[in-house]
Amino acid sequence: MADKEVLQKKLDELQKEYAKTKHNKATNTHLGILRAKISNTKKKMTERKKKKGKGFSVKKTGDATVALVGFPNAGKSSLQKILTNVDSKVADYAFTTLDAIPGILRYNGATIQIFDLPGLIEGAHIGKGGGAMIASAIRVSDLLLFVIDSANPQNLYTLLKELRDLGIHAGRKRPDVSMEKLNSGGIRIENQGYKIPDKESIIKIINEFGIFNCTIHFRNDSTEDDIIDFLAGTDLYIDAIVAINKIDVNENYMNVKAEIEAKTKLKVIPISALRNLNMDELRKGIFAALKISRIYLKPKDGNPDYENPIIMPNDSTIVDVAKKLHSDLVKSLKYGYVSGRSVKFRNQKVGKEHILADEDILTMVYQN
Ligand SMILES: Nc1nc2c(ncn2[C@@H]2O[C@H](COP(=O)(O)OP(=O)(O)O)[C@@H](O)[C@H]2O)c(=O)[nH]1
Ligand SMILES: [Mg+2]
Repeated sequence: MADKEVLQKKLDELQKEYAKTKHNKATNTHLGILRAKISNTKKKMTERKKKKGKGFSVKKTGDATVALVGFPNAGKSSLQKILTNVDSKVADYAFTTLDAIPGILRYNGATIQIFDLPGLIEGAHIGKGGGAMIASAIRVSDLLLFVIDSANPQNLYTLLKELRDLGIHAGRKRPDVSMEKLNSGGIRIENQGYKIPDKESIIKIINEFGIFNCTIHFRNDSTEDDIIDFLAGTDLYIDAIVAINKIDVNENYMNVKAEIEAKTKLKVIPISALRNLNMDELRKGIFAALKISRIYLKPKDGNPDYENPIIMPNDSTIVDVAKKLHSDLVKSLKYGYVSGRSVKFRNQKVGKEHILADEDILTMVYQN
């Protein structure tokens, strides 16, 4: 049998077993493991497709990249048009190759690339072929912006689940788990007071993956699903926020926002792309979710350049800024003067490992 058929057969069997297993407390772990195996098999199938060379390219440019994800008709193209310089209605016609055409949003001095995934995410069908393409598009993104019709919040849960089945965890942090395989000694668990499942469950899960001797380390609270994801190698974790659209025709949108936030812990911003409502709030939300900072450079005896901030990941040091400007600068960097939220005084002298905050003003001092 060809590789592909073997995988398909395995997938069918797993899905059949998943479908016939009753959902209750006793079967929870088993179902989780089945989910992981299904996702792993799907991943293998899409990887094969990718190797066969279906083209899909999104280049990373600018300071950050955001992908719009949503059902057809949710308002993605309308939103992209408002936020950026691109008219993707026009662009849509060019999507014969399924390449995503990015638009650029300039905000707070940052250049943020925003693209739509047209033709890729067709709601309930994303698993059916677009998997590799979605994964490669999401891989270059720093943030997913779910665009959801506020009248259909359940679409969000469908998307989250479908992405999860592809091994993509939107809005979740990578579980901090690591493992060393051993030749003997059984399963050893190292955990310093974090909330983790009971020992029997952990061992059962690890055994299911064919591992019988190892040390597993936990460095934060972890659920059974986290352990399964770690073992299955479903390795894409990405930040996400939600725009609930069409609030101009939905009086109930504040309840929808509250419901989604309670269920998913994702930040929800109500908007209307058609009526241009709450767009400032959305831009602000995107910027905050990207976790980037504006650093204004100031020559020793001059004024800060407020027009062209250096955009850095939050918690960057002065060395990081020097690296971004020019790697040659790093060697001669001595220290800095900083004004802003990361220091107590104006023009405070700080070491080059000082951690900067958004909107800090920085003067760098180099060795002559
Ligand atoms: N009432 C209302 N309609 C909207 C809004 N945003 C988009 N639409 C409409 O919804 C339809 C689908 O929009 P489009 O941007 O093409 O959605 P896409 O398929 O996700 O790209 C179009 O007819 C839009 O005019 C909104 O905020 N309110
Ligand atoms: Mg569209």
